[in-house]
Amino acid sequence: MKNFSKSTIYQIYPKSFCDSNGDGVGDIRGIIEKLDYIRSLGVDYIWSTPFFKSPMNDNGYDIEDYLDINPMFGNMEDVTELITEAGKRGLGIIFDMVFNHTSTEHEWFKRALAGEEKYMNYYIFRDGNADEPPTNWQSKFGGSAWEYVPSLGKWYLHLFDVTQADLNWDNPEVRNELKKVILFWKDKGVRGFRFDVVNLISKPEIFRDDEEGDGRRFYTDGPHVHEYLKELVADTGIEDMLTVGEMSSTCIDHCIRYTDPGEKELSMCFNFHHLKIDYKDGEKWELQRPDYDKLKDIFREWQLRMQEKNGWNAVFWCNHDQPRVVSRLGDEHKYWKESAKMLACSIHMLRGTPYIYQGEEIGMMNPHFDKIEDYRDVESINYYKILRESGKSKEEALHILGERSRDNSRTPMQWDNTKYAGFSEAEPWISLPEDREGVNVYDQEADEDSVLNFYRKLVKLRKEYEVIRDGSIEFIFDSVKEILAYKRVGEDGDILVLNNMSKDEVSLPQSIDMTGRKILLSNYDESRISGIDVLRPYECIVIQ
Ligand code: TEU
Repeated sequence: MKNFSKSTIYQIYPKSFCDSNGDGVGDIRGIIEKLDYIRSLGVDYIWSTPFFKSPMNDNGYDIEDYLDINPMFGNMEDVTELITEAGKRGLGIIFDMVFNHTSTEHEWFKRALAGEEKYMNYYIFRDGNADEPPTNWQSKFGGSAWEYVPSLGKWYLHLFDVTQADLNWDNPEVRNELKKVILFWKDKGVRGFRFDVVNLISKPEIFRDDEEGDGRRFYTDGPHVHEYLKELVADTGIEDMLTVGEMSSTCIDHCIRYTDPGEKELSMCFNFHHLKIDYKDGEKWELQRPDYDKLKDIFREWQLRMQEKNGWNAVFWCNHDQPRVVSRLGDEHKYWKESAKMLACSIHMLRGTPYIYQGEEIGMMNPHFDKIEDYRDVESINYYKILRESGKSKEEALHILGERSRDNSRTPMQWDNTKYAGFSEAEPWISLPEDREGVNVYDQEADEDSVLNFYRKLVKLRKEYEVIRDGSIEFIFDSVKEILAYKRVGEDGDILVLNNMSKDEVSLPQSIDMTGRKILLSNYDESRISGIDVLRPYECIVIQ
């Protein structure tokens, strides 16, 4: 298994990245047009979320045909050109493989619905009466995880939307079909794969009600997940490619196994525990202020345990399912720039492979939509109804969506300061934030001190310093809640990384003598030569 500590990955949500044909929807040719920009960031790989044939109920995570391209995004020639043109610029393309489920529009599911036994075994059907689902499990998007099919007298399982039917990985034919998909794209020159919710693929042998929760404890990191992953990797020969698993509600012990090179499963995995520190009692749709003690505990635990046991983290704040991190943990006003840079620094200097989600590198913020009609995401629309039914007022429900909706990260990429931000000539499929002055690539290219140029420096530092890539990590100043600080220890020397997560000045428990030390990067002026006792609002410093 190869090591990807040197790499930085740029994530694209194609629908919102760049529209080349003026229909208000981003497309593959739009990505091709922006390859030089992506290259200029210094990153090594591009992960694009799915652009395969799909009815788009979940924006492409509901796949109808894994080997065909959604005409909304382009065609096979465009994809081939994307792979070739990216390759010319030293960029590898990572495809998003949604293998836990297919769209109910997929040929396999349609044949299952028609009663063909072979294809019914591709999915998870259970007998039952129309008024009683097989278990009380809940879909991640709200409501029951089961849907009844009257013509068959059976229920099928869907952990996500009702149009996303879970595949039956216990059926070797299913596993073989999916291997063919990998081989097809590998042959076309794709250089890596992201596996969507791959820790949910192995369901339990016996399905029973969950008296304590929504059912996830029965199918998360399920009984055969490691075996199935090993088989998929070995039979497709992708062990040296970049592979990243998206792990929903996982735990460290499993993530160590997923990513320990000796296990030959995945290069790295995403987990989301650090992004639940503002969930009240673990509930996504209940707000609370971010708990920084908890954030630090989670980072410490995951970083240290993964290090000790040879696991590897994908490190990130943002993706297409998460609200914008500056809005969430930073400051949208006075300290917008400082906080955007500090958040970048705090994550990029950790032990792991960093991911940048489109727009994060220019400090994009949540759009603050104020009416339900602005929302497009299936999860947001479902939960709006659920919140209203549970007694929340319109305003309360919209306030929660404003903080939590996945659409917060799906607004068009802001390329310049024109009406549609240079994303499209036409009105985009989803609105842009109204207040976005200076938050665009054009303006930030011209400013040496921009958030954009700060991201470039972070990516470059990783290339230059072995300690950032492969050094070990120790956490320091644990007692100060607002400060996330750590030391990386490597063969080419050590570095100290200090981040003030708050809007106030915070004193360090111990002053740092700067004699013989050098500041590698900082988000304030670098005039503090003699020593450091306090960190200014959202200040970050990397010291060698
Ligand atoms: O997301 C999986 C997932 O569980 C979430 O991040 C999800 O959005 C959240 O938990 C709901 O509260 C992946 C994809 O990233 C997401 O876009 C898809 O909708 C989902 O899988 C289904 O394929």
